[in-house]
Amino acid sequence: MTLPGRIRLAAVAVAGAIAATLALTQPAAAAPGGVPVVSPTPQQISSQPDEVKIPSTVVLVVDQTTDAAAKDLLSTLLKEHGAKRIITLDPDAAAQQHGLLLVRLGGPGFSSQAPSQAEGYALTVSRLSGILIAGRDGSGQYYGVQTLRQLLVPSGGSWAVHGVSVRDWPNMALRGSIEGFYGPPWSTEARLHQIAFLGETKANTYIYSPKDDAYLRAQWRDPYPQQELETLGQVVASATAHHVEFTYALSPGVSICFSSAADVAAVKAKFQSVYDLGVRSFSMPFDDISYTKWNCDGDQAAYGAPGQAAAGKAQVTLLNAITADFVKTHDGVRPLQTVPTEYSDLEDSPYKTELRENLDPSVVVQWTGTAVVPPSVTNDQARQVSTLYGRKVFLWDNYPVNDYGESAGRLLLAPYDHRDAGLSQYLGGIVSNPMNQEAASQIAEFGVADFSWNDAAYSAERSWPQALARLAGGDPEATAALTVFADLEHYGPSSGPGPWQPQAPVLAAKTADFWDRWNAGDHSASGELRAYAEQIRDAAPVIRDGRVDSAFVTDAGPWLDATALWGQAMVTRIDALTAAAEGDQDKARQLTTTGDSLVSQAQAVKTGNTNAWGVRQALVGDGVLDTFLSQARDATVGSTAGAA
Ligand code: LOG
Repeated sequence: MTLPGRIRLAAVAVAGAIAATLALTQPAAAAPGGVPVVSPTPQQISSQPDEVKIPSTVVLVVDQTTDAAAKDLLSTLLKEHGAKRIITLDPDAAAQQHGLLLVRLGGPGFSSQAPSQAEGYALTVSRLSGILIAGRDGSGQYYGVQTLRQLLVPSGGSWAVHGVSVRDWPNMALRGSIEGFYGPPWSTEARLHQIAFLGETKANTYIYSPKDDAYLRAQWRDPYPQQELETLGQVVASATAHHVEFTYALSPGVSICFSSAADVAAVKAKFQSVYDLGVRSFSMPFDDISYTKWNCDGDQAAYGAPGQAAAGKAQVTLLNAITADFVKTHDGVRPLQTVPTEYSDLEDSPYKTELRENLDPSVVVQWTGTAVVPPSVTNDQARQVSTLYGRKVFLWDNYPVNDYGESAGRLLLAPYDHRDAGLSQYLGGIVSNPMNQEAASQIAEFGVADFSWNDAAYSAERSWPQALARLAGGDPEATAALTVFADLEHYGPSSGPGPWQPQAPVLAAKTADFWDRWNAGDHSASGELRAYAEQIRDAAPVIRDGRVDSAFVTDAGPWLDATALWGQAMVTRIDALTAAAEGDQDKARQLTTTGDSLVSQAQAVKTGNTNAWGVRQALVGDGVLDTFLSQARDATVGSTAGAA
């Protein structure tokens, strides 16, 4: 997808007249003409009074510290927004230029304001000095340009950049997603779509770990065929171009013989084959394997009888060997990552003791929060787990993944929420484990990117509408339709007793209010609810009319089909109820029959075979919408029977 180079979110624009000196960590409510929304929420952003128009000729000032990907993105943005000619000069030559707009992009030497934090940047936009982006490193420069992209505003038939002064950096070092679910892996196209999204939201990590990719797990020893390597290479190159670290995760635990030199060599050979494609980050996950049995007799001899401590020893030995003999012997390779077999609890154990005491301190350990799909992640839990593993842990957040029983038939579109501000003290990062539907996952992932960049300023209420607006290219009507739709796909199952996100909270509040009023004799209540039912009915056609990201529309297809039918059923039920209340029993009966048929049609819409759990009913507002329809039917039939 190519989203517009900017997001103009009238509905969620942050406050206008912010004093030039004010550091803004909690942007206030909307004011048209204010600073456009920048997400993730910057650490410090202040508005300057003047905007800078993009003229037809721009001088781009760069030197040897300028990042290539940042420069490409900046040039593209300038061209898309009115610059016809870009003159690229070094700082000395640029000093001779007068009267042209200077856009400067480079390393920390470009501005004393560049923050000291990795991936940080300073951005200033003013008429007096033009546009200046100084990054602590290449990623910082790239993120400075991503912020600039969001500050482009239409101005008198052309484009301008809103005047700002920004100093910004991430609170967590690792941010992004892990393709780590069961069921059909994403297509290459979906992966490229995801990587562009990650770059755009200042997320720097994509972990390649689909459970059902045989080359990663079931047949981990097998080398890739040439064709597979080429496809992978395409994704790796795209990741590099978007400042995303492609992390290659090999899961040999299902069959590895830890004590076999040949198996250790097979791990290295597999890593080498993707290192040669440009991969510089590696993981060896040991989740979802049996660690109380060995795969070969040699392990019994090397590590003793199978058990937690022995499993810990064997895994630590392998991880340390790969760190010493691969990670540290290859240029530019990041610290090795792992997912321990005990990844979702807070109990100390012989296994964790082994990891805590003997695992090379550079190895990054993942943890899912408590109970695999946690209802929340608290500072206290994160502090405990970082003590247990002897290091900051890296959260593998099982949201919005939909590969487990309770998520069958669902899209998970609720906001990312219930993660404590302050987690950046204990977590080295967060990756979201997404749905089999890549584009639909971006609503939740947007929140993950926002939270992991700036957990202190995160607000689900503010971030979620921004995520929806982004998918709708900033269009208010399409955003409203997505908001209605996402409310009907709001249910968030957890491994605990109940859901961690309620189903259809907006609709539930409206129907509850409706019955209160209706039962008290206020029949005017039906008009309001009917209008909302029409919005449900019409959400799908609006979402499908070209304004919303087409990959999202494809992912959501069955659920959109069902939503249109449920919406029409709701309109029909309300009309039947009203007809009965007005004494038109024939009309009420006829509409009840029509409503029954629509409900049957809506229930018959299936998801398609895109998840680990196969074809299911595409659930829409279940427990709320269907309940209302039954109640409305009962009330209608009750009153027509009474009248007959
Ligand atoms: C798997 C993961 C799966 C998720 C949700 C981890 C570390 N591993 O229980 O691949 O997508 O649950 O079903 C998991 O979470 N294990």
